[in-house]
Amino acid sequence: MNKITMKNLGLSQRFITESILYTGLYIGRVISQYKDLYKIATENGELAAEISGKFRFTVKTLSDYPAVGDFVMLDRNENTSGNAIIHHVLTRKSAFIRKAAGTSNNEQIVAANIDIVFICMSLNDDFNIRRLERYLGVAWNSRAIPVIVLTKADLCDNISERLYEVDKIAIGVDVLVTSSMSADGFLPIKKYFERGKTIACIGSSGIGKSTLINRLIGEETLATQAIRKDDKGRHTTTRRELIVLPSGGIIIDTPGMRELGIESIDLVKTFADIDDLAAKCKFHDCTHTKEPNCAVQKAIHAGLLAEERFVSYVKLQKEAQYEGLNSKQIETEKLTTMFAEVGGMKNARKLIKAKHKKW
Ligand SMILES: Nc1nc2c(ncn2[C@@H]2O[C@H](COP(=O)(O)OP(=O)(O)OP(=O)(O)O)[C@@H](O)[C@H]2O)c(=O)[nH]1
Ligand SMILES: [Mg+2]
Ligand SMILES: [Zn+2]
Repeated sequence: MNKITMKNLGLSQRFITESILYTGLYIGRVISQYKDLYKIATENGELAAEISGKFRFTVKTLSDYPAVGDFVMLDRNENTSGNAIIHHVLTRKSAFIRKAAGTSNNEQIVAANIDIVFICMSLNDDFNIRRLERYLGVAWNSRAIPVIVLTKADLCDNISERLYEVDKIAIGVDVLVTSSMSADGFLPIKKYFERGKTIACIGSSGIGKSTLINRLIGEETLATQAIRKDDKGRHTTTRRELIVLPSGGIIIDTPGMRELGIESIDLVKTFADIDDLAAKCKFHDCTHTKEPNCAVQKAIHAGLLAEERFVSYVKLQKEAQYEGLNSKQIETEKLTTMFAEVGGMKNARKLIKAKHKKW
C-alpha cells in the first residue's frame, strides 16, 4: 500500500491555509469515532484523540463535535503516551447532515469534507423512489456531488423500469447500476475514485454498501452480513469509517440509516390521500389494520388504494416516530407499540408478573 500522506488523505491548500492560524498545533483527519474517542490519521500514522475541555465547553450543537472526515488541529502528531487532544475543527467544505425530527439544533454530521456522496439503494426490497428523492435533496445541500448507486442488480428483473423511475427524479445526477455478485459488478463506481478525493456511501442497512466497497478494495476489509429475514434492519457496520484505498481515493463507509430525519410534513405531503381516508375512519386512533369501519382498509379492498402504498405509509410513519431517538428510546417505543394491544407496557409487566406467579 502507498504511504499515507496528508495529501492522500485529502488535505488541500484550503485547509493548510486555515491550519496556519493555529501555531504550535498539528493537522490530522478523523477516520473513525467511538464515543468520545477519535481515531485520527496524521502524517506520522494513526493516533487516538479526544477533544479538549475548552472545546467541550464551547460546543453548542451536536454538529460542532468532530465528525468522520473532519480535519482537526491536534496538540501532537506522534503517538506518545496518552491520547492526543483535539483543539479545533477546521471549517468544513461540505457535510452530509442528518436531522433529528422536530429539533433544529440536533444535526448529526454523517460525513464531513466529502467530494462525492454515493446515495446507495438496492434494486430489490429497499428500493423506494420517494426516499431516494429525499436523500438527493440532502445530498445537494451537503455541497458534495450526489451520485446514485443502485445495488444488487442481480436480484432485480425490472432494472429498466426502475431506471426509468429514477431518471425522473435524478435530474443531472449520474445513476450507476452495480452488483457485488459478479466479478465486475463494482466497476461502475471505480472511475469516481481519485487520489485525495473523498466519497461517502450512505443508504439503508443491508443494501450492500460495505460489500461493494470490499469488492473495490479487493479484499474483505469491512465486515458484511446477510440481513436475517426475521430481523430486518440489523446493522453490520456500526460506525463510520474513512478508508484510504490502495489505489488512492478515500471512501467513508457508514452504518445504514433508517432515514434522514423525515419531518412529519413530508409524510403529510407524500401521503395526503391516505390521511384523507384516515380522517373518515370510525375511530380517530384507527391503526387501519382490524378496526371496524376503517376507511383505509375499505379503500384497499375496493382497489382504490394500493396495498403497497399503505405498507410504505406505515413504514414511514414508524421511521418518523423513531427518528431522533436513541437506541434505548427506540427499544422502549417498540415495546410500547408491541404491548399496545394488552394495554401498554405497565399492563404487560403486570401480565408477565401474574404469569410467573402461576408458575
Ligand atoms: N444478491 C446480492 N447480495 C448482495 C449484494 N451486495 C451485498 N449483498 C449481500 O447483502 C448483505 C448485506 O451487505 P452489506 O454490505 O453488509 O450491507 P451494508 O449496506 O453495508 O449494511 P450496513 O452495514 O448494515 O449498513 C450481505 O449478505 C451481502 O452478501 C449484491 O450485489 N447482490
Ligand atoms: Mg456496512
Ligand atoms: Zn382506519
